[in-house]
Parts: sequence; structure tokens; C-alpha cells
Amino acid sequence: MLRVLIRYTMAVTMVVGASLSPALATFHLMAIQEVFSGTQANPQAQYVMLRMTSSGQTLVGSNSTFLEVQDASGTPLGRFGAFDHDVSNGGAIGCSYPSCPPIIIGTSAAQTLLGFSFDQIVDAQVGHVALPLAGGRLCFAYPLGTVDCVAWGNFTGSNITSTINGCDGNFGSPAAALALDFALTRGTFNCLAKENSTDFSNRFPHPVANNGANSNSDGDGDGLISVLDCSDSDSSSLYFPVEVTGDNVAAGATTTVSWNSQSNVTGISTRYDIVTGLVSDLASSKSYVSATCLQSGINGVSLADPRPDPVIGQIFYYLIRAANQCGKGTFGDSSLVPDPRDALDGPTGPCP
Ligand SMILES: [Ca+2]
Ligand SMILES: [Ca+2]
Ligand SMILES: [Ca+2]
Repeated sequence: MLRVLIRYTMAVTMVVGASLSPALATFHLMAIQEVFSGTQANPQAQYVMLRMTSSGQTLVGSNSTFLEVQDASGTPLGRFGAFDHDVSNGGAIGCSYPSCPPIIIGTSAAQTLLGFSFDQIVDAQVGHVALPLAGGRLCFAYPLGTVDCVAWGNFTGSNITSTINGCDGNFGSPAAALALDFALTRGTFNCLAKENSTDFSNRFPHPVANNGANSNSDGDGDGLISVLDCSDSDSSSLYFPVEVTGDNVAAGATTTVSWNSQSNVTGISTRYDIVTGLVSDLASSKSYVSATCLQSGINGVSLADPRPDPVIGQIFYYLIRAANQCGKGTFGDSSLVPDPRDALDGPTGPCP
């Protein structure tokens, strides 16, 4: 009797081991590494990069894994994407985060922008949703459980989900909101202690495919990879200038025009031009033909208008443009066709 009982126990142990170990070696040991919400010039270019935290995590398609998205309140929006096939590179036995292989899943716009083949394209997938910028949550999961999550921005839902790998299921406070031009990037991975607000921060993207393909050369060492850098031989320029935001006019003893800096996106060489004129001229000419350059090449984010106030009944308008060593942005776009502001942007515009 005793001998039979021992054999039975051993047999059960072997069955459990055989069913559990291969499953744990297929996709459970994974972390979300980068969440990229696109660039200002190309907001459709979104990707998520996962990173294996142990070798052999290749069976993402066989296990029907996916990336689930919630809105800021925690309500499910749908899936950013799902894996319909496995990947081939499981990395070296004994590898650990962040030295194990990545897996990248994203839109065709992101693939085109970044210039290498992604492991999974999501555009045509049923139920595909974009990543919400201001607040949301993303979880890497399969139909029977969750592997890793990150919440960001003004997310107010629950950020606690038990994990199938035994890692910390309380993901803590949300990380910083997603920001165009940046990837919400994991700096720290600790299976037993996850805290989104400190594990993640917004950095320039560094995407890599499972086979190692990437476009991450950075010739000028400014942190922005060459395919996104408007000049990869000038560290004072990052992205090409974008439309200026945060325009404000404060009346007082002097009238002060101010705007948001974009140097964290376009580099320390960023300067600003302001055109101005009378609203009545816009109305009568339906164009900016009477616009003048108030000042060009401003190194800062405000300007005191040196002119006296307009006569009573008249109104000044101001338009602001950013430029860097790569070139000039625009004074913005109207909905009119052709756009009257195009004349301001061109080589014969009022600001040099
Ligand atoms: Ca935690
Ligand atoms: Ca660069
Ligand atoms: Ca540069």
C-alpha cells in the first residue's frame, strides 16, 4: 500500500509540473516598457513595446494575448491590439529585464514613421482603439488573466488587478499623462513592487522589434532618434517646430504677449516670430496683406508690445510661430481654402 501511494503522489506532482512550467515560460513573464501615443505631426503613430522579463516568452499569439485599454474613469474602451501570431526570439536563458527581447505592437503609421517592421500591426483589428492621452490604463493580458498594467494621467479607476505571474497587482498611482512626441517609459521593473507613478516617466521613444530591428541611432546624442530628429547632426534641434500653443495677451501699462515654450520638443535653438495687425484690416481685406512683423527670433516665451495701444475701437491681433535650426513652423492654419495664413508662412511673409 505504501509503495502504491508514493507512486501516485509522484505522478500527480509530475502532471502539475508539466502543465504549469511550460505555460509560465510562454508569455507570463512580461512587462509593459514603452507606451507611445504618437507625434504632434503624426498622432496616429502609436505603439506599445513589451519587454520579456525572462527568456522564452514567445507564445503571445498561441495564448491569444492582447492589450486592453480603459478610459480615464476605468471603463473598458476596447483593445489597442491583439497578437495573432507568436514571435521567434525568446532571448538568452537566464536573461532579465531589460536585457530580454522586446515585442512591439502598433499602428502602420507608427511602423512607417519609425522605419522598421513591427511584430504586430493593429489597424485592421476589430475593436482597435487608440490610446487616450489625458488619462487611461493599459493592461497586457490573455483571456484568463492579466500580466502587467500601467495607468496614466487623470485616471481615476481601480489600478489593482491580480496578476497571473505572482507580481504585484497593485499598480499604484497613475504615471504622468501620455504626451505626444514622447513615450511613457518604464525605468524600473520590480515584479514584487510596482508603482506606476515612479516606475514610468515620459522620455523620447526607443522602439525595438523582437528580432532586434530598430532605428535608434542618435548621431548628435540629444536623445531623439534619427528618424524623429529634424537634424540628427544638431543637438540644439529636436522635432521640427510645431504650432505654438498657449497664446495669451495681457493688457496693462504695456501689452504682453506670451505663449507656451516648445523647446522640450523642438530643442534649445527654438525661437519665435510674431506678426500683428489690426482686426479691421483682416475684415476689410480678408487677408493678412497688412500684417507686419512685430519681432522675429525671440528667445523666450513672452514679449512686451512696444507700440502704443490701438486707437479706441481698434483691436490688435497677434500670431506666433516657432522656428529652430531645422526651419520654421507655421502661424497656424485656418479652415479656409486656400488658407490666408499661408501667405504669412511663405518666404515673402512679413517676418524674415
Ligand atoms: Ca504596488
Ligand atoms: Ca538626435
Ligand atoms: Ca537633433
